[in-house]
Amino acid sequence: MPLTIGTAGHIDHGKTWLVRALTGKDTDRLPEEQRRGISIDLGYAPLELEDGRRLSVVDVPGHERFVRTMVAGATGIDLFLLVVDAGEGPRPQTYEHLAILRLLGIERGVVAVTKADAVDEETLELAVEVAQELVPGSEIVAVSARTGVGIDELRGAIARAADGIERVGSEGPTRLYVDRSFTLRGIGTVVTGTLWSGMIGAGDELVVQPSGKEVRVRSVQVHDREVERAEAGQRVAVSLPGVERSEALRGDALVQRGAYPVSYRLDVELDELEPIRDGARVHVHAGTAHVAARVVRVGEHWAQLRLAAPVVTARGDRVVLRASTTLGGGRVIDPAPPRHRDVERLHLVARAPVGATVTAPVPLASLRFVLDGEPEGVERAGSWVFSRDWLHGFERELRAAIESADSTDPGVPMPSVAWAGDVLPLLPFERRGAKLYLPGAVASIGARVEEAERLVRDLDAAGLRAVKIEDDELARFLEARGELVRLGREHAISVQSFAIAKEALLSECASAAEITLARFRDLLDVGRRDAQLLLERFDQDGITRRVGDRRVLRRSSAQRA
Ligand SMILES: Nc1nc2c(ncn2[C@@H]2O[C@H](COP(=O)(O)OP(=O)(O)OP(=O)(O)O)[C@@H](O)[C@H]2O)c(=O)[nH]1
Ligand SMILES: [Mg+2]
Repeated sequence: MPLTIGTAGHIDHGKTWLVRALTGKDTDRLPEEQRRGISIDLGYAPLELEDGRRLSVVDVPGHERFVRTMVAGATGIDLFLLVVDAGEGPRPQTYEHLAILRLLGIERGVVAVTKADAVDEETLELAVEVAQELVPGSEIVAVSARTGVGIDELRGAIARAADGIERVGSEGPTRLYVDRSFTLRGIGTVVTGTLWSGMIGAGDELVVQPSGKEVRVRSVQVHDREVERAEAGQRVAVSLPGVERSEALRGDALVQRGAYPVSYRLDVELDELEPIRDGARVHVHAGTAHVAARVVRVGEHWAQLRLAAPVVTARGDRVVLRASTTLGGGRVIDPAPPRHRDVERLHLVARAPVGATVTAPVPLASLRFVLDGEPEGVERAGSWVFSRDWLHGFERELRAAIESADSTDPGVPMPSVAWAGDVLPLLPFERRGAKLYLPGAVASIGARVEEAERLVRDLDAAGLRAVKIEDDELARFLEARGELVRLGREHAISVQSFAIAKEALLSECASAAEITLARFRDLLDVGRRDAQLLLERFDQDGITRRVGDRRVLRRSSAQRA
């Protein structure tokens, strides 16, 4: 697994010389770096270990004015190479860099006590002891870049520290923070960075965030050699045709479309080196970016960072908070939170598995930025997630509603919610049209047999006169069984009477070609309202069509007549 090791340590303590002794490469390339004898920008070199493994080295500047550059260099690394001058011992940026490494969660590494050739044995021994106290968990190696003493031993110590390091989250979608970009003649813009996760290869379509600029990768190099695909953990150089250098600078992220949020806010769990007050103005370092921000404290341990410019992060990322010095850091809990100051919300999102915050269906997409992977402890249907308890509760609720539905139509309307189509098939109900039933349920008249018989008797007795219906459910049920005909919402007539009325209508229309309400009323010898209800029903059934105050048969009915 490809790993990156990053230097750390106070100015002039010998980082760049040590990197040159280890790799053969002078990473102080800039004329100004050579003239002043200090590192200003990040330097990169490949490091071969005895066993053939190849690490990438990031050399950082030690000057206190360039700590932000150091943070940008340190964000992508897997282990550190802390450099302490044997004669000087730990100095301010030794401590500050070490603190930054801890805030970034980089726990493993090696300490090189440098310039061993320049001090006597006693001083060297003391320096090694001091270093051991400073970083108790790491191997300490005394070295000299000038004479080469200890360099092989240091390589061995680095190999041991690299053993068993796993990059967490590297299976995720493609994410690379640009640490350098430059223009090559005939090629265009090239960006370099450590591939945090995913893969990258020629032809990939990615997005530069936060601008949203779409790019297509032309080629990918790892340590100056073209590769088909680079994998997470590798330092890569990506050529991006059609992109201006100004469109992909240090701090920008090259990511898979839609896979990471771009946000002006981050909810973090704070890790304070010194108390950070509510409202404090800080610089937030995230990836290789740094952005001015205000700290809005939430509860005792959390904060919402409100940023002056958007950044790309993922849950679990570490960020560093600095003012003129390093104040602390944060672990991202929610990389795209709403504007809030809600302890309860943070408590849930931070402490509980995200699944525990889900009950009724929510779109899976709404959770992905606060999830570490697939949601656990939740049920899924289509693009929705919800809790098992909720599903059982919902099933019970529907069953109760169905059971208390009218027996003449023992179903309930489908809930009209976006997730219905995905979630309902999980439940043991039968869908007929827009309603849900128990499987195989048939309509029955239930306890209302007498009532039904009475209604049918009433209708028979009423002849051609419409009878007012008291029980709509029952009327629908009887109509479906062919035992009556409903007129409008509130009336009904017997089937026989309806046939007689229809016969009268058809024969009148056959001879007179049309019929009026008055004529129909006279023919049937009923009241105006009853005639009207019947004619409306004929209209509804598609038998007649209104033309002014008369009706004519529709063509299909006319032919049958
Ligand atoms: N005697 C001796 N001097 C050394 C050794 N390594 C570095 N130096 C001296 O220390 C100076 C600074 O070394 P660098 O490697 O540039 O220091 P650095 O830590 O990279 O400094 P910054 O990048 O500016 O933080 C060099 O110019 C050398 O004069 C060493 O092993 N022995
Ligand atoms: Mg240097």
